Amino acid sequence: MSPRNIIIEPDPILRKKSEPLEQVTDDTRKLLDDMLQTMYAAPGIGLAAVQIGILRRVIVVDVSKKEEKREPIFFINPEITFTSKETSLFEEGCLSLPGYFAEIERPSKCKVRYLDYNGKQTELDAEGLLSTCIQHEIDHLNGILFVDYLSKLKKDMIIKKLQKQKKDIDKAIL
Ligand code: GNR
Ligand code: NI
Repeated sequence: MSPRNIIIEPDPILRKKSEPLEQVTDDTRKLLDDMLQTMYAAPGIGLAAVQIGILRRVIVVDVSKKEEKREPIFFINPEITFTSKETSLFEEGCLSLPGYFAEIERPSKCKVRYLDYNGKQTELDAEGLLSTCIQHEIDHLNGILFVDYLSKLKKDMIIKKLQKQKKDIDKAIL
């Protein structure tokens, strides 16, 4: 297993739509293992393959608490089959937007259909942080970031600051 670099906004890759996998193979499981290791190292509670530059519909999530046993969930080709009318607010962050957080409103509950680590068709009912995180990750597969739900002013400000950070890093390396 090897941790990979996480792509930071602004980067056009993060705006592309990811493609479904045709089958779940050992290579898929290797990707899932690398993604999980990358997510834990970050640390984060979710990661989409596009965040490590792979445009495939693959996500990993683990919302277990620090003291509890790790509970990773692997989702291949996830599809939301139900969302509740009721919504909730969560303070969201994103490993591709380091240092920025905002309250985002999303459906409180969702149902998601996907292939698991072994390629088995599965359905999961999610609520609370798990539901929010799954929706955040599936957004990544469609090229959507949480800042897209903010006002244009707030979004542009965050992206501009991240762009400046990147330029400063490039300068320091040169
Ligand atoms: O680590 C993460 N925390 C988080 C908090 C609230 C809602 C969503 C998330 S996902 C984020 C990791 C990430 O960027 N996944 O794409
Ligand atoms: Ni994210």
